[in-house]
Amino acid sequence: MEKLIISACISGAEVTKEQNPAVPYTVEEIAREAKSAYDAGASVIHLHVRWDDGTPTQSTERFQECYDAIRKVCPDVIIQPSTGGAVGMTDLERLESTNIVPTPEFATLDCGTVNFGGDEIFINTDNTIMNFAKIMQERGIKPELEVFDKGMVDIALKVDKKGLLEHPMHFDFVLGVQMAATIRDLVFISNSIPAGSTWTATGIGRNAWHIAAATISMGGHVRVGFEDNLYLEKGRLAKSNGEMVEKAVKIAELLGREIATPTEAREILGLKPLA
Ligand code: KMH
Ligand code: ZN
Repeated sequence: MEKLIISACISGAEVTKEQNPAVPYTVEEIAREAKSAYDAGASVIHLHVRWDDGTPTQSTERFQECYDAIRKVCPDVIIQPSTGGAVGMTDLERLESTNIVPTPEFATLDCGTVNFGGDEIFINTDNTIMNFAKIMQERGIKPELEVFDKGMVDIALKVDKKGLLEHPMHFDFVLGVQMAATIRDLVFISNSIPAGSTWTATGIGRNAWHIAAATISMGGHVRVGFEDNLYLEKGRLAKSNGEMVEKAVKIAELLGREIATPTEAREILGLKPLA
């Protein structure tokens, strides 16, 4: 089986220190959490940033500061800025994260509108998705296609039909927000993408670990971290993102799956070697 790429979603935009004191807000905390994940075996850092008080922002300057701080302590890790940002941000605001230097090699592209619970709606119209895809293509940024249910795979395929996506495409299945986080649904959605595509999966909250174990067994790649889940196990908050990456590594070891280095992850994902 292909080596396992572990992505660490270290901060997210919605989780808070009240829920888990290790959630990073400051530049130093973001770098600390990225390093803990990288040292444990993560090859991709999925990045959201905050102001010091925890407010989510897509500010280019703040992303740049965090990017530079992470690069210092994780010299070859793949840094993947979010273009999802936080619920309610404008498209222009969301794209600010991609204006850092060097231009990101990888960034998220959310492929549909999502019910985030209560009255929260994360809006991605067809025009938004096509426009983000076009901008990323023009700038040589590989999109990670964020998919929260099967309809979003179909939207990604529409974007592909317009010639706006390079191959192989890479999908990230986020289960447990809109689509149920069952193994049945994971099998279904991972069989719904074009042959030759690569995929990562993550289960939100209490769904994290059974989805990770199933994904590792099935040959997919995994995402773990505070953005998606704050607990190492029931009733036990994770002390760091690194602890969660360590757990994913342990599951992979038990299942006989080797862990990809950042260089190997770039090869698997079709990214250029780091300059
Ligand atoms: N925070 C969510 C509204 C992404 O990073 O692209 C969007 C999100 C997806 O987390
Ligand atoms: Zn995100």
